[in-house]
Amino acid sequence: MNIGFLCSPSYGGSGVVASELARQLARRGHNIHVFAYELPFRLHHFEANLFFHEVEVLDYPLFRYPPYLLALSAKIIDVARSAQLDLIHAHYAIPHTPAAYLAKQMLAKERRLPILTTLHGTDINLVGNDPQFYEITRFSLEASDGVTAVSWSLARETKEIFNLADLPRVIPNFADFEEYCPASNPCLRARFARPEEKVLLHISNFRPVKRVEDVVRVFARVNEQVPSRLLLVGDGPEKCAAAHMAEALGVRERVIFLGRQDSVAEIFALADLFLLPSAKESFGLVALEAMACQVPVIASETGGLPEVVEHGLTGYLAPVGDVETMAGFAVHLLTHPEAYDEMARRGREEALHRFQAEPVVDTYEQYYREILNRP
Ligand code: GMT
Repeated sequence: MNIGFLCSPSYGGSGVVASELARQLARRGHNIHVFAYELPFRLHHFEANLFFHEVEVLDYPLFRYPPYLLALSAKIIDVARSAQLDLIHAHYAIPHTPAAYLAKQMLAKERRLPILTTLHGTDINLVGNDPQFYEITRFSLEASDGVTAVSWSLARETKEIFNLADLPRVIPNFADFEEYCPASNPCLRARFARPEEKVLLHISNFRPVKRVEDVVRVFARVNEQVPSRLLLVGDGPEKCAAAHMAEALGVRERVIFLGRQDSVAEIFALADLFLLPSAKESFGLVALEAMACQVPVIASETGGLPEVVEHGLTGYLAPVGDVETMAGFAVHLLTHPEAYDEMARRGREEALHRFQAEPVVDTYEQYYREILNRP
C-alpha cells in the first residue's frame, strides 16, 4: 500500500507513535509518505520505503498566521498524484484531518483517498473540546473513513463528548522492546547520583496537564526518607514553575534538568522509578517505555493509564494530585528490594505480553485493507 502519514514532528507521544508505526509498515514493504513541517525526531535514521515530505508554508506579509492547513493539503494533493497514495492516516485530528479532507475533496474526480484518523487524547479533550474547535473536530470524526483511539478510555470519552453513535475502534500504542530494554550504566549514573542515592525520573513536554510541580512535590517527600535525585527530561511552559517548586521545597540542588533529549531509552537505564502524575493521559506511552525498561511507574489513576499500568502489579496508581500517596508508594518500593524487583520484572513481562508492535501493526494493516475494500 502507499500510505500518507500526517503527524506532529515535535516531542510528544502522537509523533512518536506515528513515526514508529510508519517505520514498522515501511519494513513490511509498504511505501510510507510522512508529511510534517519538519522531520519527526524519531525518523532521523534512513529507512527504505519511507519518504518524508516537508510542508513549507508560504511566508507572505499578508498572512499574519501562516496557512499551514492549506500548505499541508496542497502537499497531500501533489504527493497523492505522484506517489499514487491509497490512503491518508492522520495522527491527531486537528489540523490533520481537515487538511486531508480538503485534499480528498479536491482529488475526488480523479481518485479515491480515504482517511483514517487516530485520536491521541488532547486532540479530543483539550483542543476538540474547546468551543472554537468543537464543531470542526466533530466534522473531522464524521468525515473520516475510520477513527481509532489509543485507549478504551479515550474511545469512551470521544463518544461521550461528541455524542457519537459508535465507539472509535481501539488500537493501543506499542513499544520497541529491543530499544526499550533493561539496562544499567553505573558510570553515567555516578555523574548524577551517589551510590547510596536513588534516582527518580520524569519525562514530558512540561505542559500544565503533566503536573510537573507534583513530580517535584512527590520527589521532595521521597527524599525526606530515602536520599534521592530527580532527573527531569523535556521542556515546556511549566519548567520554571517546577524549578521554583524545587527551590521552595529546599530540594533544588537535587533536581537535575536535562532538557529535551532524543535517546530517552538510555536515560531509563539511570532511573529507579518513573513518575507520571498527569491530570489526564489518554495512554501514557512514556509509562509503557519505562515498564519495558523495568523501571516501575508511579502515576495518576486517570484516562488510559489504568489500561497500561496495573495498580499494585506493574506499578502504582493514585488519584490526581494525591502526592502523599504517590510518595508513600515510592518509598515503599525503594525500601523493599524484593517488592521492587518483582514489580520491575512484571512491568516488562506484562508490557511485552500486551503491547508488542507486531499485533498492533497487523491491526492497523487490517483496518487499512477494510477501508480500501469498501465499495
Ligand atoms: O502528552 C502530551 O501532551 C503529548 C500528546 C501528543 O499528542 O503527542 O500525547 C498524547 O498521545 C500519546 C500517544 O498516543 C499518549 O501516550 C499520551 O497519553 C497523550 N497525552 C495526553 O493524553 C495528555
